[in-house]
Amino acid sequence: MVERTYTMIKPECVENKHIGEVISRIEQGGFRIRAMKMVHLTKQEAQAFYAVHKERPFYNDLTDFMSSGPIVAMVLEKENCIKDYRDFIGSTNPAEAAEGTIRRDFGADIQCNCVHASDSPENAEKEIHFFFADRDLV
Ligand code: 3AN
Repeated sequence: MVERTYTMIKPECVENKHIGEVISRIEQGGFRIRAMKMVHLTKQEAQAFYAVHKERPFYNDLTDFMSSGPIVAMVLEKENCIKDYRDFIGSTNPAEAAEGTIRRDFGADIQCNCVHASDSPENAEKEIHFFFADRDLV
């Protein structure tokens, strides 16, 4: 089934000038970009986006980090997109991510791990609509 997922290139990866390489990997990996924009999240927006993690010890640091600079928000489409994209980017901790994955190659640590990826169809739809209107999906 053709699915959509939400991804974003995180602030450290933007700051380190890896946007082009990451997007190129995504395209070469067979994912079609259906929407894309740069956004600088406010702290409140980052808190709302990561609300599911609000009881976790890293919530405050994570939302500080995610609002520290611009991100690149994208909607990707492919067969089995949600699982395939999570496999494609690698484990949350770049040190444990498989060789050749985006997180392994561009992630710094478990927080600054280069990219976000939706983890379920329900969350993908929520996250897509957090950033994009239906009109933005081409
Ligand atoms: P994933 O992004 O692989 O789905 P989640 O949903 O467990 O991982 O975590 C969401 C985000 O929270 C991660 N991308 C990472 O930036 C951050 N995070 C997860 N675990 C930790 C941790 N132990 N310490 C700091 N940040 C973390």
